[in-house]
Amino acid sequence: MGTNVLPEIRINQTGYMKALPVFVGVLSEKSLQVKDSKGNVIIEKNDIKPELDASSGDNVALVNLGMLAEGEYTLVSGECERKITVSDKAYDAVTGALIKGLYFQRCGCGLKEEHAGIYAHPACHTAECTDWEDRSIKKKVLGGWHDAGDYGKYVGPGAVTVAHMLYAHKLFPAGCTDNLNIPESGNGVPDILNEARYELEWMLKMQKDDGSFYHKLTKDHFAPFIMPETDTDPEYLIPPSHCATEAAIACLALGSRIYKEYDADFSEKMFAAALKGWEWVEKNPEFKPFMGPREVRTGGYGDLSDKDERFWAACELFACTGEEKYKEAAEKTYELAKDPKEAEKIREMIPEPMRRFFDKIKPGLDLTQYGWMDVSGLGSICCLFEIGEKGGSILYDEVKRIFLEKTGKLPEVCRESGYGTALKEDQYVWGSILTVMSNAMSMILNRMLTGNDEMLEYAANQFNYALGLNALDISFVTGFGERRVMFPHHRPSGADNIEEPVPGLISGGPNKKMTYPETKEKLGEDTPPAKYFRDETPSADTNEIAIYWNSPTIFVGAYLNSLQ
Ligand code: 9MR
Ligand code: ZN
Repeated sequence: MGTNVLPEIRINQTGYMKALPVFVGVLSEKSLQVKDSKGNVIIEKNDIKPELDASSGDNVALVNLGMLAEGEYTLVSGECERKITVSDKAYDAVTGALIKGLYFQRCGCGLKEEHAGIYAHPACHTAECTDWEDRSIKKKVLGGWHDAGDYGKYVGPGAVTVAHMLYAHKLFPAGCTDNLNIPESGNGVPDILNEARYELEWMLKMQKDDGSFYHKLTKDHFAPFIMPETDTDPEYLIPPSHCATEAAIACLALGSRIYKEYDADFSEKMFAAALKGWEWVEKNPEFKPFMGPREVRTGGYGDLSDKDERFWAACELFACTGEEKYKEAAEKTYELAKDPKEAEKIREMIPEPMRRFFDKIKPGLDLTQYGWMDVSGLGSICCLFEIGEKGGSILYDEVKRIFLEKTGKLPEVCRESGYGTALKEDQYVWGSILTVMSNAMSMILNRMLTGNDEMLEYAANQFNYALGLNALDISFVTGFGERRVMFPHHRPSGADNIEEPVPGLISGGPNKKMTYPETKEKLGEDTPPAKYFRDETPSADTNEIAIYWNSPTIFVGAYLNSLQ
């Protein structure tokens, strides 16, 4: 790969929390000095032993500088000099910006200058949309967030995004920065809930009369790189799916509990929609994998199992009602997921070309996953932090035991990484940031259950990874860090003629698994996975943004913030 031109010290470029030890990456054996703002050397490390990091091919040492007082410091290693700051609110601004990043994704309304500044634009996607299957049905379904770099809106991914935010608010309210200057700011409701409600209102409109939820609302193709308000080709309501319906049920049930104290009517409306959704599930218990119409080329979000979505939905409904039937449904789904015959049934339903993905279904739910494809971990959060001991031997005892067992192994993954990243060499996939942040979530939740402080540092290093402590020396959050992502695959950022991309959006990050031919051509076979990344607009495979990558990062940031 030739010479390493990147600086030999890697840092969280936006600063460190006073309440946590400061970790930096050092790619040199030279001594490392830490100078305070007056130039006094306060720490000198002469024992730095970089070791080969398999994921990046770098020789790097993760150095713990311990707790530092609030202030600015200069780190010196040979020729390399880098400034870091330590403060009690270090993660506040970026966490707030990640929430506001979702405001910038709002669809169906104009972004006014007073909230959006130079990124203001007129309302987008305001025309009636058409039901794909029954073209006589035309509706106005305004609202929701654009999913990612594209302008599609998808129910399942929206539901997990909202859930990350609602649980962040529920579990550590002090860490969710308020006053984000969004249209609802100052209305007495925390801004994280104001923002999440924008998606929830849309989700309610995505429910059909029979109780099911449309899978998505998109055009039949991805728009070119134009502003959203000029993207006026027709949009379609794409047929419902089990996964979308069950994820929406879970999210709305959770929402009904969270918003109760702010708006009883809204809470009731969500609860009623969740119940109606569940009735549909009861009438249509047989899972059918979502295929989507052939002609529609937008995001698929196909899934080979709905056991995880159904489990999560049943858990949330049990948390709302305390009714035995939901507990039983959650337990039944949980047990059924362990049965290899169930997976075999699904295999039969999948058309041949998709069967190669089949090995993805492993028996049993993975209770530590919080992404759009596997939401089992959201069920875990519900069991462990909402239902509690009322869950009994399966939903509480067993879930807790397995959750702690699995999450307890994550520090070892971090220790094996030269940068302290919670990813194995083969986990640099499309949207690898999701796994990084999911693992941070797991470690945080583990610490909340066990009091194990070790988890804290490991979790914080995932946030540090996102902001520059990594093999690319890049901050993956737009608008943050001295060397930050500048060309995310994000239509408004590419089309607005403004140099800086829309702020507060996190890039999916390095991906060596399912890459575009152009990415392979540019990076070649020898580039290691942790460096398989192009900060270039066309690279959706490595540098797209997505709402459900922002949200787990918000969860992690909110937790760390709450420690101040
Ligand atoms: O997040 C999705 C990722 O897990 C998949 O590997 C990838 C390719 O199918 O698609 C990602 O989702 C994209 C979606 O299909 C359309 N909107 C943009 C999403 C982020 O890249
Ligand atoms: Zn729009």
